[in-house]
Amino acid sequence: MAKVTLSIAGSDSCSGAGIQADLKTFSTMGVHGLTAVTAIVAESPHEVNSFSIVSPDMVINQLKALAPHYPIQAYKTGLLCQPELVEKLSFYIQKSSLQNVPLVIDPILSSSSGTDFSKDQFLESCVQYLFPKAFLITPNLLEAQSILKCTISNFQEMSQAAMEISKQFDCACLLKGGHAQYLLRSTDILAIKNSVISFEHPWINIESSHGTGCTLSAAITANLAKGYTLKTAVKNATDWLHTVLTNSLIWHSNSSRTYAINQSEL
Ligand code: PXL
Repeated sequence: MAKVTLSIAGSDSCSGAGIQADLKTFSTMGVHGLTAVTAIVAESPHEVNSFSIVSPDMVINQLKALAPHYPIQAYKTGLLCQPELVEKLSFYIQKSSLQNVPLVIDPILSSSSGTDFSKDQFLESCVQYLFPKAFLITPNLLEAQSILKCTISNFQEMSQAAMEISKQFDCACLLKGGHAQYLLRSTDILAIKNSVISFEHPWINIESSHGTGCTLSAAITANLAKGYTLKTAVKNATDWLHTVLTNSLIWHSNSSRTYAINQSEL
């Protein structure tokens, strides 16, 4: 039977991140992706022009049209922006069939180009209502620092932070090391309580990390839907993302146009 996943996330007009990245990843990984759109972002890979949030009731309506009818095997959240949505989503999960389905949370606070997406009290509501429902949380370094209210500046502190988040929310935590330029290799750390595994790859000189976090969490979600164990799901997804990035399009903009060069041609 076809495997089914669900992404609860924002629309990215340039298709590098958000719902568009998730659907492309689901399709590449051979699973069917359903969607509930939470926001619409008008952007290029280099800047967010504006964004508009979808009402929490409308997000829940999308879920009500899906969750009772499809055999969803794993699902993920991306851009959620507002505490009102986090609360309603968490209550909906609790009373629906999603309650027993593995949830991957990509705790997005801002865009890779630096726009703050989170409304007042957003992170606090995630900590209170949503993170405790996660099977896996996938923060980058900046998000982990915000969640734990600390600074992380070496491998030791990265491992410690991943373990802290895992223990605090009783879930696994994959701390993404894309911003950890102090390490010799690109390193993502998976913590399950006090046990830690790291996944290393050579650095790739990408000019924009736009969408890499969404793509990775979608790949892990797809692998979980296929029945892989968490460690295999993460290992396979990080290896796959590395290959994808070595062949990815690098977008350049000048005053008149935006154009792409393939990373492998540089
Ligand atoms: O990469 C974070 C992200 C996630 N989701 C949407 C986005 C962005 C970044 O801009 O637009 C919809």
